[in-house]
Amino acid sequence: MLAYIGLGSNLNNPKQQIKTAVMALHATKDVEVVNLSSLYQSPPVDDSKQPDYINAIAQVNTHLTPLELLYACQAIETQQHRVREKKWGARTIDLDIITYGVQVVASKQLVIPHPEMMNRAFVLIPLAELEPDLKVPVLGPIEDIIQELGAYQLTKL
Ligand code: A4P
Ligand code: MG
Repeated sequence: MLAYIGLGSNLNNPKQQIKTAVMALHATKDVEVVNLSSLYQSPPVDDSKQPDYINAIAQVNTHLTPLELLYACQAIETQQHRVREKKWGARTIDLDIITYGVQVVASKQLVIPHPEMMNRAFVLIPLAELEPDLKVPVLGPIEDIIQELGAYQLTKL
């Protein structure tokens, strides 16, 4: 199954945090990172007084189920000493499953496609960089979703 993982960091050398997480993903059994977008920098979405974020999207080929993939992502977050403080607070690393093939998941633990993806340039732009013709389950063609985005601040590094 082809899945897309969103990576984000705004603490403790964010670029290195993303590289470390990508290597950890690739080292995970039954997960192969097949492509990685450029890195992008943007201010925090809620305008809080946090450092800017660095984000990227990894395309992975996986035999894990969506829930197994979530657990793998959470294990990597834990390895990189992420401390869950407040929702949307600053973090060393955040790994979110953006899409998982054409599958739709809506459970307490896991929602796919990621419920905020349509509002986030730092997810949509790197995703379109990797797969400009992507059709996102429920939401439609990625180019149409990007059309609907309001103004945004995002710098490709
Ligand atoms: N969960 C449900 N669906 C998913 C999914 N598709 N992928 C659940 C991953 N997790 C999913 O996440 C909380 C719970 O979401 C998990 O236990 C899982 O079961 P979390 O990572 O523990 O908590 P969080 O980070 O506070 O929430 P979340 O939703 O990951 O935060 P966001 O929405 O990613 O916001 N600004 C910029 N510019 N760039 C960023 O990357 N990130 C955030 C974090 C805020 N502002 C940002 C950025
Ligand atoms: Mg998360």
